[in-house]
Amino acid sequence: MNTRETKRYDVVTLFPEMFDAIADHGITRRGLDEKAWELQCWNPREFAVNAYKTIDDRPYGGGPGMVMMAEPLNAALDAAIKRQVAQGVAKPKVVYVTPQAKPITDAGIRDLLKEDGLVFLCGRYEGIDERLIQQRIDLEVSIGDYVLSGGELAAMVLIDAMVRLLPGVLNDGNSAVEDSFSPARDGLLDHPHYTRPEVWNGESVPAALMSGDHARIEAWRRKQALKRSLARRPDLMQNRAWSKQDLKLLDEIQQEQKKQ
Ligand code: 9WO
Repeated sequence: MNTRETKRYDVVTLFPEMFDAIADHGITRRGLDEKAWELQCWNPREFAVNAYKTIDDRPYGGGPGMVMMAEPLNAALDAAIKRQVAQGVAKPKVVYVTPQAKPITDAGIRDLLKEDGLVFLCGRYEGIDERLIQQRIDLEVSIGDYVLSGGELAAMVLIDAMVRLLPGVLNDGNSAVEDSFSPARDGLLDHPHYTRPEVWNGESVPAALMSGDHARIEAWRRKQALKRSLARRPDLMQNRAWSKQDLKLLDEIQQEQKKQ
């Protein structure tokens, strides 16, 4: 499966410049520099068939807005897939980013990351001719139940979430596996963070974090993660096998809340 060291992401988009946001900044840029991944955008306008470079047309059946035509997208997808194959990705999957899918989770991001390469299709206007979707799309992915003005920001969210998990992309090799929802953090929310100064605006850093006692620090952080998850995302607390320590911390939390 993973014969390629470098992940390859191709994107079919009318707005390739938008992807400068991940190519030119932060850890996603460092990942490109270190060849952890590579990115290429394909503009369907360059694959338009007529003299006017038309890529959209009015919807059959009437109604407002425009629909992206199948053929320019088909040709752009062919070019992107051809390049993936030439770069050693055997069977690149084509991903359509759309709100008409089940929203992706951390586990879904890790599944996408198993692929050596992916081709993302970004829609604009009211959407894409359904025949192109039926014939060319392997996977439909949503980042949440809301409508954007196009698929580009969603594709960038997915790429960002994947790339930061690649080995060598984050400064600290461990911080990605420690994050919210990863197996290491056990699918709970993160604990709160503090840095200098020790007192800010009259408020001190919690004493446990200043104790130098590693076990006490870890217990405090775990308790905070449990407290937060209970308050903000009780759904994350369902159907879990709790450790003895978690049960003790949860009991402490319950006792504290009875007092208030
Ligand atoms: C427009 C619209 C207008 C009225 C009622 C429903 C509607 N749905 C859409 C729509 O889906 N427009 C899309 C805009 C067309 C294709 C690309 N667009 C898009 C992708 N918007 N939001 C996304 C997206 C992708 C992944 N996850 C969340 C949102």
